[in-house]
Amino acid sequence: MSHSSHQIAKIIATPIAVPDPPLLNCAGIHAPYALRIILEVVTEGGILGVSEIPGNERSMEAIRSIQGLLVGKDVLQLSQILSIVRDEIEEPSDERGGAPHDARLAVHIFSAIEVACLDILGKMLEVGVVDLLGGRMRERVPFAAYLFYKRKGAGGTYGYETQPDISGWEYHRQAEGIETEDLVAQAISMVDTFGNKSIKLKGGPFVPEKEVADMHALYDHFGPDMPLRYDPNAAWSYDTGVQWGKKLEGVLQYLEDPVKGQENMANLRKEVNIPLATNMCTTSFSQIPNSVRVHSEDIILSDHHFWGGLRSSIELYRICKTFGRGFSMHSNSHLGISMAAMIHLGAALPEFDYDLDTHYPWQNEDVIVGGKIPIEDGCAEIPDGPGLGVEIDREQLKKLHQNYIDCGITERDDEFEMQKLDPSWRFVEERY
Ligand code: GKR
Ligand code: MG
Repeated sequence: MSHSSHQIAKIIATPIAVPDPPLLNCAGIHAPYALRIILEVVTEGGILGVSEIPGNERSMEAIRSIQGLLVGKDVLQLSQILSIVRDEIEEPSDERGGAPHDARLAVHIFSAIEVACLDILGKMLEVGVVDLLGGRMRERVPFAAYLFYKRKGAGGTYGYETQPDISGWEYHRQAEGIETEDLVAQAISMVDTFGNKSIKLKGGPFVPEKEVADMHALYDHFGPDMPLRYDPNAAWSYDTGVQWGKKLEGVLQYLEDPVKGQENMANLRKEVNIPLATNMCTTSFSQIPNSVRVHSEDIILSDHHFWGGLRSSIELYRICKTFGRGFSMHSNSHLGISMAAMIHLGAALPEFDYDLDTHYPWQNEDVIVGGKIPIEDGCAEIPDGPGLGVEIDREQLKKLHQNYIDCGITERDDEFEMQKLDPSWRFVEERY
């Protein structure tokens, strides 16, 4: 294999819009489409690597600014590539912003480049990405059922209309999920369809009285053998966190981001007897020293899209183990390329602490050949084949790119979407 065959010949970024149901969170409601970017890195030797990250116009611009700079670079030299990305894309700070989703740029883009390069390296060596991350500790990776309060509808061209004659999980994508019985029905449907062995509820849209009662309803229905997690995305004040956190003792496996900031989380940990998890207060390596100092959380929910890739997620895993933290994964609306990357990472973890989060069942379209990666018995298998083991479906990519052009959404703005339903609605970081 000549050295030039490792060199990057071109990078192609395609923004796409994927139908996404009207899911609620503390910042508003999901738009009918979630934006992703599909990145393709092609080597001089003609090997194609792919990846997927959350997208918006800013990220497209940033990718355009590095595309040319990376041409000619060796895909094996990931640290050099990272430093080029870091020099070019200015990240004003390591802070991820106050919204439930992470709004940083450089980390996402490095993740896109890194995952595509690992896909290439896997293809060159004819091994899976999991084998480049330390090897296969398991063939099947468990995922939790991820519940949302939602309005009626399935997103995309379905808009917010219902299609009541569709059965099974599809029905629940269409169905209303606000009242307690709707939420329990959503949970039953998801668990029946995918066989998940744990359940998470995305909280935050409603007062703690309702959401905590709904967690109790899930507990009453599923019993103590079904681990439950609840995530109000730091919409609670400290006092609310203590008051309502206590009412969840004995009900939850862990409580995710009840309050904002490492100090608040650390103090709450001492008052509420439930392990705390985060994808909001400790989200970068620069926040690790203070996380260790104050002990802000028990579990870090990593996300390779915002920790800068799969190898740095393994580094984070090691830090978690060193300091006695659990490690699991966070998720946003995504397709099969991200799912494959999450499975490879999950399969390579030496110890597996908690079922991973995924929004994947909420998406009814995909961009990979063969359609969606199945989740059965709560688990997804490592995709077959070298690299990530997934291939882009060109027709689907074209269609989802056309959605992007047609839908006119250029960045995620859950507050703006909510204001279409209720013009007076405002996102308040500490709502309760
Ligand atoms: O997609 O509405 C959403 C979630 O709230 C997402 O933005 C979060 O990043 O899944 C998330 C989490 O905080 O765990
Ligand atoms: Mg979270």
